[in-house]
Amino acid sequence: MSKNSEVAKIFREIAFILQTENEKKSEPNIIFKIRSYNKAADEIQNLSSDIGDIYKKDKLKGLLKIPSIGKAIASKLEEYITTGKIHYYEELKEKLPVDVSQFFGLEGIGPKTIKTLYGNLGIKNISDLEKAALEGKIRSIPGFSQKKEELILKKIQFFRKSGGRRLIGEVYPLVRRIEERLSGNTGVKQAVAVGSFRRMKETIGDIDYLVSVISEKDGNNIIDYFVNMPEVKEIIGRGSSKAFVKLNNGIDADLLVVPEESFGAAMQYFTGSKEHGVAMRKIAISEGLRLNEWGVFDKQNHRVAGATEEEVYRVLGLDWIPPEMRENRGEIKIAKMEKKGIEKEDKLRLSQLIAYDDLKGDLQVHSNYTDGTMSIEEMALNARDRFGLSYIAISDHTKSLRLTNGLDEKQLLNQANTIAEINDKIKINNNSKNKHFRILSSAEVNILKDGSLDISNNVLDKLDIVGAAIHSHFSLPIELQTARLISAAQNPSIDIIFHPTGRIINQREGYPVNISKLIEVANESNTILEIDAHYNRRDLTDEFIRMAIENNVKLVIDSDAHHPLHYAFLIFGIGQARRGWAKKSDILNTLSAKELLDSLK
Ligand code: DGT
Ligand code: CA
Ligand code: CA
Ligand code: ZN
Repeated sequence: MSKNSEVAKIFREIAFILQTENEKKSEPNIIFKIRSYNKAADEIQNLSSDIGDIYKKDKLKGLLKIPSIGKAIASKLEEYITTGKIHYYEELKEKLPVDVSQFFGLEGIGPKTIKTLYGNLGIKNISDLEKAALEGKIRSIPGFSQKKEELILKKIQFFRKSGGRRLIGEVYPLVRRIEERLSGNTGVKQAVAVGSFRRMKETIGDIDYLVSVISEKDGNNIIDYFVNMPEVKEIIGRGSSKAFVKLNNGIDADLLVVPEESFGAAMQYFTGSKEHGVAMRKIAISEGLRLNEWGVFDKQNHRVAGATEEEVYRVLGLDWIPPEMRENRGEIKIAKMEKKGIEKEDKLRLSQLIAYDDLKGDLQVHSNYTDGTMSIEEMALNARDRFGLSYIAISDHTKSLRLTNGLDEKQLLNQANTIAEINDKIKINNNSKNKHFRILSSAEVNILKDGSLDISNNVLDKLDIVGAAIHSHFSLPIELQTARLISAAQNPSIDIIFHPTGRIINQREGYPVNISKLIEVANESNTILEIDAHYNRRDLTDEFIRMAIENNVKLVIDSDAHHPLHYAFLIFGIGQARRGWAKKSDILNTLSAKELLDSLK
């Protein structure tokens, strides 16, 4: 494990153990601490440089520059880097000597339950838990029941099945880095990461690399290179054209070397999905051809295509299909229609799919007015100069979200005034390509339990654009939850519903909500639904995106940035939109700021 992953794991454990501190749970300090440790863990996990190196170079000052790292946590980092231990963590572990990280992702079995299980039965890990449940020992603990015991067993089974899948954002920089290095090796023609990664799925089971080489010797060299990378923890297997390894972060990676004339066919095969591949092979058969990872072959066994994916699709009578759409959900029919040139106005044209460079703005951005880590100006200049955006909306939290120091009416209006001043100021020295860069005033208004908002409409109407979101009362029944969202959508001051289902992938299911009803109301009320691009949300899902589009609801893709580096998450939102078949015209932040604002309700 890299130092970054080790520390991230420790921080997550600290946050988890802190949640077991029953009596103090309501104390705002503790809640704040828990959030801080979790956020720090996220950041460190995603850092492209090693924290040891950062410390070597700039000491504590360097650590403090990492997003979401304050003084207290920086000094813990320093302690870990210099001594290999964190005293505070050791103390917490003494009180609860449980392997808590094993329980991460085991939904419904939270910190308190684990503390009780340890206190009563000495359960320290998942096998202990499974054993106790099978022996019927759990039902006798006060507050538990036979039903709960059965539920625990079910959860363990579910967890074992889905276990080990990583969020795409957790591995994205690493996958690209290795891909780039493989491409740069002598003798390598092309190297790409295929599989679920190329399809931009939410979670990745393992990483699949495909490489084409000039000679056999180059093939051997690249396999040598691959298994000896510093990221490799263990070589699981290697052959003359293949290698399987386990990386330091625990994820498996495969490498397959293919000749150039088969590269396209292999890409097609190993990008998947399996279902898409199966459907493609059926088409080949119906055309009197045979498709496999080596190429497309005719009856005489002549290769009629294989070097590029485009020609593989072409000889089967299809247009090239973007990887994100390859789930056998109707995309083959569309590609066929297009190839034959049949125009159908209401149908998607593959060329209209939103592209990775289509976004002009970002409409959910947080600043240090609330729980963001940087000033409005820093967020703006980074968006403009490093990410090429033409506008951002500062959508800080509002007052009822006390945890984030949410803004009240007066503070919101002050912020809007400050934004106007910053706009004037940064216009003066704007040497960037985005001559008309603009910060929009906005808010992420908190939707209260009854569906009303915590900021009055006359204040919201003074802002350029307004989003609303649910941050509490997740367990209301579906009718009430849906009614809350609907009443926010019907509010004339609300332009966007942010992260509409509230799910956090691998951590929390969304609150129950009738999405088709929300989509219907969004359509009637000209309310935009957001695709939150943060890789742990990707909320809406691809399926809901398709549903929204079919019902003429407009969407936006936002990073939910709390630090300038988070603008990089926008690609996960675009990937999600492409998986949901969104056209550029479905996504309103592909418009200029003026066009966008003109289209609001
Ligand atoms: P993952 O790793 O679980 O996130 O998902 P994938 O899609 O990356 O799946 P993986 O790594 O098992 O295999 C990579 C691709 O190889 C997969 O998307 C399609 C292809 N493939 C693997 N096994 C089969 C198979 O049995 N039949 C067919 N048609 N294709 C397969
Ligand atoms: Ca894979
Ligand atoms: Ca694989
Ligand atoms: Zn939010």
